[in-house]
Amino acid sequence: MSSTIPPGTAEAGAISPQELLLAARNHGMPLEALAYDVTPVGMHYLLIHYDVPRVDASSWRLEVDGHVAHPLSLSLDDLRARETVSADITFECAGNGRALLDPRPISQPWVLEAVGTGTWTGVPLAALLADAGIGDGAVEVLFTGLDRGVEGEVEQAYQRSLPLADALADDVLLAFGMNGGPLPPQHGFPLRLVVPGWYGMTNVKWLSRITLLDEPFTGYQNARGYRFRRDPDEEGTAVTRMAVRSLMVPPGIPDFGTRRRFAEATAQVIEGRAWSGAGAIESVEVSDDGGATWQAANVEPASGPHAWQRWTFDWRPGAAGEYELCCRATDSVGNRQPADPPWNLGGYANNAVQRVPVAVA
Ligand SMILES: Nc1nc2c(c(=O)[nH]1)N[C@H]1C(S)=C(S)[C@@H](COP(=O)(O)O)O[C@H]1N2
Ligand SMILES: [Mo]
Repeated sequence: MSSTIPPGTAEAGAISPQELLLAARNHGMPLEALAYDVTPVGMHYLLIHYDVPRVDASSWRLEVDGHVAHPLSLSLDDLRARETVSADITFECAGNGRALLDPRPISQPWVLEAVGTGTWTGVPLAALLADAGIGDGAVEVLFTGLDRGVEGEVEQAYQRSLPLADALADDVLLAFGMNGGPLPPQHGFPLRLVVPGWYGMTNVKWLSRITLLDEPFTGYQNARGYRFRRDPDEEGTAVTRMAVRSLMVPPGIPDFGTRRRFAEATAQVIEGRAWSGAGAIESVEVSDDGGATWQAANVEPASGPHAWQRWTFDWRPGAAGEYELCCRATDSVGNRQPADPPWNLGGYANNAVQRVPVAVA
């Protein structure tokens, strides 16, 4: 191994047995499920840092405390009795695309599948915090899950904070329902945070406590994890909203062992989805020559302001041979997916264009 490889990274390719343990627990969404507006529950990706806690709903409480006028202690029935809302919201793990980087940050080795869209049902966070009475001088809201583990040699509960203004956005939910049913254990039963537009780590599962802070949180997941840095000694900047991205359902049929794709030399529709944490999708383009030339795809409206958008492209492969299909999206504020992956030590926010080699017969 080359001595220029930074700590915590490996050469591209070869996945270690430890990473295989992570990959077996934390599955992705098969890309053919991009065909659904709302991802069926069992096909939605999963990312669980530690273990799924077993929670007894009858004794579970949500505590709201810290810098508030009236601390609250709420049961699941108390939450269900409040005014509820439902919305289709696209999640993407910040580490999606990590295993495609070189050198490759050692962690959950996502390829492209760490994405999904759920119909999330719950109560608006802002109304609940208003009932608790936000104290003057509150600056952040800390969300604590029931799961515990060790990370960066620090024993911890999974905890993430949000700046107060972001926590008070009117689309932020405390969700107890997914796709019309209760939250499944692996997705955070009985209650999770859902912050539309932000990378997945924001959406704290198995929520037990919400604490108003009058100083910024300095815990692991905000101060060490989920920061863009190229050197371990850098403080880095926080990972926040999802970068613009598009993915396609790989055309044709796969070879079992290699996933290499075969398609016929007939006209066919390529479909996919595109999303951005910065706004709506302005355009999607498709290339079948590895990105040398691009053509516009047809982009459809989303099922809601925070859901991915479907796109389609009529592909007419000219002749038998090897093709490389690519897609790239541009969002409404002008961000476009790059040809080459952006690199950082955590392997976050790799939104480089997807490349799908296809053999046409
Ligand atoms: N309590 C807790 N919340 C968590 C996590 C976790 O490990 N523990 N993982 C986070 C990460 S990194 C992601 S990407 C999303 C994944 O949500 P999903 O598994 O429901 O798709 O949950 C987030 N919330
Ligand atoms: Mo994640």
